[in-house]
Amino acid sequence: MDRLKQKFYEKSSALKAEIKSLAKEHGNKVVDEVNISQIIGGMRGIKGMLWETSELDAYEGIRFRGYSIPQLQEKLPKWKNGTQALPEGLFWLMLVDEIPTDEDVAWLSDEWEKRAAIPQSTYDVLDALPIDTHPMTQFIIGISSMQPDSHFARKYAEGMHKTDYWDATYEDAMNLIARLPALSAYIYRRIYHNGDQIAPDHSLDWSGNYAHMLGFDSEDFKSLMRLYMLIHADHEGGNASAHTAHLVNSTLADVYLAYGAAMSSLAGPLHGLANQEVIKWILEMCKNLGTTKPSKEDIARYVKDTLAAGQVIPGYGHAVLRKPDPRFVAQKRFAEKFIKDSDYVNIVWKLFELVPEILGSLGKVKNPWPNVDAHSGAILVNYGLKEYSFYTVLFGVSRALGVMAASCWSRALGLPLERPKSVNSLWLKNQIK
Ligand code: CMX
Repeated sequence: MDRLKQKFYEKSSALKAEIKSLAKEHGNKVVDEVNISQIIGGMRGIKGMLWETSELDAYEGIRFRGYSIPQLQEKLPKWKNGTQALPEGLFWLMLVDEIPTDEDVAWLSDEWEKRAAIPQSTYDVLDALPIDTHPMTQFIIGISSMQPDSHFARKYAEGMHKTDYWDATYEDAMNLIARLPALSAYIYRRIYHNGDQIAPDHSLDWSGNYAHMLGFDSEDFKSLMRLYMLIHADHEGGNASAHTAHLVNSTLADVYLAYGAAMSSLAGPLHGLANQEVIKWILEMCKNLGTTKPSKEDIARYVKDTLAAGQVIPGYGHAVLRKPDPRFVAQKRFAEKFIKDSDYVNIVWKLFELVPEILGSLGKVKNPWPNVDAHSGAILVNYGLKEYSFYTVLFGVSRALGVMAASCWSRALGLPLERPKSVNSLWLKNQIK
């Protein structure tokens, strides 16, 4: 058993026993109640899922096993003399609730490198797709096409004992994470660089090698990818993509099927696709105003016109957060440090000054502040990654870290098939009577 798997086995066995006795001794304790607005309004805030890897506070933002993003950046191992914490370390932390050593992280980088080979059949499936198929659709198909490799599906068919589900899930989760950078880079190079593929650089870490395979070899871009992969990794369990994976995986569909489904969810414009929508909207604004240096007055007018046309301001608002997203703030800090002058970054900053007040004045938007998607596009454009249809795929590579760690926990804890109760409007009316 490898060192991470061994540690996970020990930690998860202990918690499994605790949860079992918690359910037995306190199973009837009421911890939440539900009102009609929550039932009609997308189940906001209803507590109904166990998710160990991270927790989202409306005002503090995301905490991974209790650590905020600035704390992670301080405590997790970094790439050789670099400034950015490595996502490998975050996966380790989310999986076993311990800050790893430099040696642990180096081991994990190597382990993912060993597991990164993608089956030829996946390349064949991708090559058969029309080149203008959206990158997220290609990503989803690529992930699903690797499903025949699932340890879990094979062992289940052979009659695996349920106490071994966690082990097969761990193997699948590690393989899937290892393969996603190469899969995603293949799609990027296929669509935007005439299929001119770049071989991996085995001397690099998971994110650095991903940047390299995409075709971006500057140290700043590799740092950006380390940051990007870190901050998008998890946002507790209720967000649409994580929840989709959790639901699908609870049927004992393996993680390839579950993560393909999760990525379909991420591809919606109210969720992960918002990162492409933000920069698309900014580019349209510049075209419309005839300048890449619009005044605050021009930007404010454009924001109001967008709202008057019945559209949302992409990158603003959140179902849980009620403050500027710390993931937005982390990207702003990166841009302040590494990007000296960029028209698009300046527009993002002007929007940050203007949009909250405009959205607030509508009187209905619960969170007028920027979310994670408000900043990323302007930084990527600055480094030359301008093909914004690809941006949600970057998000999707990172999100696997949290969702895969959580899938390991779900199977280790023996969580059952998810099956909440739905009601009809007649039932609601009867409750009022
Ligand atoms: N622009 C305009 N209107 C907005 C808005 C925005 N950015 N954010 C919320 N609103 C509107 C809602 O559409 C809703 O209007 P109606 O009552 O007319 O339907 C009203 O304000 C209340 O919505 P809310 O309770 O504040 O927000 P929700 O929890 O329902 O939705 C979210 C959250 C993210 C879908 C919404 O803020 C939104 O559409 N934002 C723009 C898209 C976006 O950036 N998504 C990315 C989120 C992060 C991620 O998952 O990646």
